[in-house]
Formats: sequence, C-alpha cells, structure tokens
Amino acid sequence: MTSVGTLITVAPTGAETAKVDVPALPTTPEELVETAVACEAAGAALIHIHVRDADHQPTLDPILLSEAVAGIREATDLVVQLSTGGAVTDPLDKRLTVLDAEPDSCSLTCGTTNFGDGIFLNPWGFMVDLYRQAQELEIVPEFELFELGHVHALRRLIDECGLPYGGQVHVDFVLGVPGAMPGTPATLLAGLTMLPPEVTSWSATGIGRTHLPIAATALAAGGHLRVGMEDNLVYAKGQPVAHNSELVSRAAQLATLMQRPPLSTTEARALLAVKDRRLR
Ligand code: KMH
Ligand code: ZN
Repeated sequence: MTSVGTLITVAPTGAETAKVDVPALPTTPEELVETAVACEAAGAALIHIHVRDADHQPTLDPILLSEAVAGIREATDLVVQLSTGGAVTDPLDKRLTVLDAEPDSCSLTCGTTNFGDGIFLNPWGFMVDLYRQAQELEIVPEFELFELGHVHALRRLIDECGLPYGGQVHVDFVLGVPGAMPGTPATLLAGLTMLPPEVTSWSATGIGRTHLPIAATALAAGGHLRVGMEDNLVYAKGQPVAHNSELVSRAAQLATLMQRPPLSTTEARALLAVKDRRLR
C-alpha cells in the first residue's frame, strides 16, 4: 500500500478554535480561498473544510458551504472535502445535509468518541445513512478514525454498505484528541495492523504536540499526511503557526526528504477516485 508520493491534506480551520484567540485562523471566505491557493502552491492536494459564518462561528449553512466549495474550485485544483463532523454541538440531521453542497469528498467518522470535554457523536445509523447518501451522490468518503474501535467499525461498514463511489477506500487516523486514542507511534502502528484489506490508502494527523511525531511515523510507515490549524496551532516551541501553508511546506519537505514527494492534485484525484467536478 506504500505510495511513491505523499498525499498532503490541509485542514485549515476546524470548528474548535476561536478567531478572537487565533487571528491567523482562516475563517472568512476570502481567507479560506487565499489559504487554499497558498497551500496548493506549498504541496497540498486535498483541503478538508469547516466553514465559519460572518461572526466567525462554525456553521453548516448550506449556502455558505456551497459558496466555499465553489470558491475553492474556482481558485484551485484541490480535491475539496467537506467536514460532516462539524462541531460537537451540530445535530446529526444537519450534518447529513452537508452532502448537498456536492463536495468531491466528505469526512465520515467511524464511531462516537470523547472529544475533549465533549462527545463527538457518530452512531451506527448515522454512519450508514451518511455512507449510503455519499454513494448515491458519488461523493468519496474519507473514513476518520479517532479510536482503534473505529477501525473495526470500518470493517462492519464495508460489510454492510460495500465500497465507496470510485472503489477506493481512503482512511485518516486522527490521533491525540484528548480522551480518544493517544498520539503515539505505537498507537498508529497498532491501527495499521487492523486496517481492512479493502483500504487502498491511509493518512494520519496528530493533534497539538503530537503533530510532528505522527507525521514522521506515518511517512516511515508508508502513509500520507494531514496537517493544518484544525489540528495544530504551534509550529515550534514558542512559535505559533502564522499561516497554514507553513505546516504544508514543512510536510512537503519531510515527505521529499523521505523520497516520497507531494502528490500533484491530478495524482491525488486518481488515488482517491473522486468524480471530476472541476470548474476550470
Ligand atoms: N470538529 C469535530 C467535532 C470531521 O471534520 O469530520 C469533528 C471533526 C471531524 O472535525
Ligand atoms: Zn474536521
């Protein structure tokens, strides 16, 4: 499953950090597009988006989601992935409506998990509904794994629903969320041993200070990388991230050093088998 190149995903915003605390967080439509362009130039091929409203608050407003997808498609060739996780306060039915914005890809978390002081709800029925709707709409899910039990749930999901649109199965390990699986190399390697054989590619991201060790472990183990201010706000000790492109550039350097340079957007589209919805 080791790829000759590295898919770099950028998750620039998330739903947890407040703009007032981190002004560098891209929250406006203009900032999001500027970020997408800079991160594509730095080596990213996929963007995982959470949208904010005019008050910089997380939103699942269908118009704002559609505008964000269109804005990034007009300005870049990035694979556009919308979060269906939203914020922990978002109701499940609202999270399903994210697919109406017709992204190339959507996140699909494979089970409920502790999420800091909150609970990130992903009951079985919701996972199946989301998966089936993604299949019907020809949107490629990225299976998010926050717990080792989620890897087992992915097995159950594939048994119940079959393969995604396009036939490729891409998963993303998210390690180091407080209360979920820890961001250690040993945990990531344990997860890899459990992956169903249908999985065709995997990436990993570590939250906070686990960002770099998890990136290095993922590269060494043949995986792809997710970076971004959704997951990590500190570039180095005493140095806050000033722009998401810094994290993408560093990931691209690491990947190149490991003889697995960043995949182009064309290569990423083939790896993930996304439907071609490009505007340019
Ligand atoms: N914001 C978290 C509650 C996803 O994007 O699908 C969920 C999350 C996962 O970020
Ligand atoms: Zn997310």
